[in-house]
Amino acid sequence: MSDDEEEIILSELSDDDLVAQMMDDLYDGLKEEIEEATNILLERGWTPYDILTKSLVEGMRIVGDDFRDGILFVPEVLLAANAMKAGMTILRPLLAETGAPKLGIMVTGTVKGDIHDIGKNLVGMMMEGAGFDVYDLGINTDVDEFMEAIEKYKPDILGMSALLTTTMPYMKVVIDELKTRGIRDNYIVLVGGAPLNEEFGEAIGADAYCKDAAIAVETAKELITRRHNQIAH
Ligand code: B1M
Repeated sequence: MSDDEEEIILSELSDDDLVAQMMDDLYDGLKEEIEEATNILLERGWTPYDILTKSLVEGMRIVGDDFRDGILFVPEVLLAANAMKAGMTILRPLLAETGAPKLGIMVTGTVKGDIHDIGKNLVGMMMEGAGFDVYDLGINTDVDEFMEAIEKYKPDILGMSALLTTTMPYMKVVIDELKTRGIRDNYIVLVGGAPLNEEFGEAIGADAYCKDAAIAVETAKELITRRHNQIAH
């Protein structure tokens, strides 16, 4: 650090300045700073959800824009992703700790060919917080792995994530396999990821496209309730 450069003490920043600093630090892939700032906001009474959405997700949006525009490259984005994951690691147990009654089981994974997992992980964390048991198959998940997992865990919900236009069609491969096996209607299929939209969700035969993690939770709760009501009648 040069003499005229002042060290930033994160704990001395106002909330707004701290959130702005977190976005800079995420952009620069500074994992420890993200961890420290996440803890500071928690101490100041911020909810885990607000920290996630207002600083981490928003920071990653900026990284995404600059990645798209050729200002950032894969190694830098990887560092940013690691910093984001470090913040999420702190928030995860807090989100899960709500004591919500058990609502159901979800199997989730990022589809074959795709290694993006931040969004999927975030959805998983929020679903756990809402009372779902989540079995996460990780990234690059092929149709056989999805089929094995649904046999093993007997979920209510199958959630798939894709971040690439080249991998999103694979979601249909999985849904078609459920149809071939005659078990499509046994599961609520939710899909999500930045390049998807509602029309795509409909076209591939999913039950719903979820724009973000909060919508995934809302949709899951709604569809589970509807299903229980149908079974009861
Ligand atoms: Co990638 N990448 N990337 N990348 N990357 C994108 C997706 C891209 C849009 C960037 C860009 O150009 N602007 C672009 C895709 C373009 C396209 O397909 N049209 C892209 C590319 C091109 C690539 C590579 C091909 C780059 C290369 O190698 N040349 C490569 C692909 C590798 C592969 O998968 N085979 C690649 C690699 C990577 C990294 C490894 C460096 C890293 C991933 C690290 C990781 O995930 N562990 C990375 C990142 C971080 C991104 C961006 C910048 C950020 C994604 C992210 O984490 N967002 C992304 C840009 C962008 O999306 N604008 C980009 C934050 C996250 C919270 O949001 O994932 O959208 P998101 O999840 C949201 C919702 O979408 C929804 O809820 C989440 C939370 O609110 N949701 C679901 C997501 N999944 C859901 C599932 C559900 C429900 C809701 O089911 C129930």
